Amino acid sequence: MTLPNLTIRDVAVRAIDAPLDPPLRNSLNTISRAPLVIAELRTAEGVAGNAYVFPYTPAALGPTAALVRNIGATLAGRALAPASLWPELHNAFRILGTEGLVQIALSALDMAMWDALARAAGVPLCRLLGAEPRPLPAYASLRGWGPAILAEEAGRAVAATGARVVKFKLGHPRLEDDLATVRAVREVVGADTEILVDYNQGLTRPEAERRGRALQELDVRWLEEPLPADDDAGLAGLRAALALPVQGGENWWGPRGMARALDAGAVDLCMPDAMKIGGVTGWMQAAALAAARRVPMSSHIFVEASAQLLPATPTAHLLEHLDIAGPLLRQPLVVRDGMAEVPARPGLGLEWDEAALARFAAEV
Ligand code: SMN
Ligand code: MG
Repeated sequence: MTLPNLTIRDVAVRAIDAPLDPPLRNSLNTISRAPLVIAELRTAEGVAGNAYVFPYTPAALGPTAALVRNIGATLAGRALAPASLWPELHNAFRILGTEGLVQIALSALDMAMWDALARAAGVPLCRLLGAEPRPLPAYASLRGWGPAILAEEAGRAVAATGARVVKFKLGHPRLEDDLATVRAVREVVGADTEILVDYNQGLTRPEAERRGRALQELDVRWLEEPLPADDDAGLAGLRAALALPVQGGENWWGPRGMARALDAGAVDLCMPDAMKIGGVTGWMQAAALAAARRVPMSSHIFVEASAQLLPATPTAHLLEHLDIAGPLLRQPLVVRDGMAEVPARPGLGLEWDEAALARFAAEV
């Protein structure tokens, strides 16, 4: 079997604005919409690939779609070779800068290219990356806020997916309310289920240390983004003060952003985001950084891409099970007995529910 040489013909873009039900709540805001940009890349030979990104706010939907479309147009006639195009495209945007929406657009295109390649090969992406599909330990990432809602949601998630690890958001004005939330969830999930917590960058340095000390007494297993994601010095200091592992990475822009944080000793554990780290190509570079330092690497949302990438990640840790696009897909990711299944479908395994996409199509 040979993988043919393929040439990019064009990139079409679809913008979707679907409800997130229930919404995602955290200490800073409520995310109630899933604005998605789907990049559809066609080759001259007929094989196509697609991928989506999630620019978080409907206000960014139009600009993200425009960037994917405009950058995609520059790829017409080029060989379908994402690992070769990745440095070229990043160099092309060096002066504008490759953080923010530019990186998100580049990641969408990179993932769509890899999807097309894997579809051309007729294999799930992880096989094209040289990895064997295997069930992946997943944690239930909860959407709610506060003790009552989270206890109920945790109970349902554990019953539905067999999750043995749950994560939820903290950052109430008073430490006591954070601790009450952990206790309420613990009451429902029991001592054998691990609890992870996420502050979404919301604390000050002294408060992060105070809360971290209290949370480690409750056997919390990771403290995610206690401080602004780029406060490397603050995070390194916090790590020195706590036994509780500090987790982060969902807001690192590209492998270089990750390298900077790792070199500063900002985290014990890492969880890059496929959309912000640079798609499949960026993820594989990130995986090498984590592997060289023996840092456990989890994923952030993007469950379909993450399920393909974690098998090829030497220090793979946990898949975050927070399914943003699932309601728009014919076959959402399956998690059973706490393990995510890598689908046998080719590529990223995204098969859109066209009726759902039509219902939530956005004008951009
Ligand atoms: C998160 C952030 C943004 C969207 C979804 C979820 C969160 C997480 O920080 O880690 O799940
Ligand atoms: Mg987080």
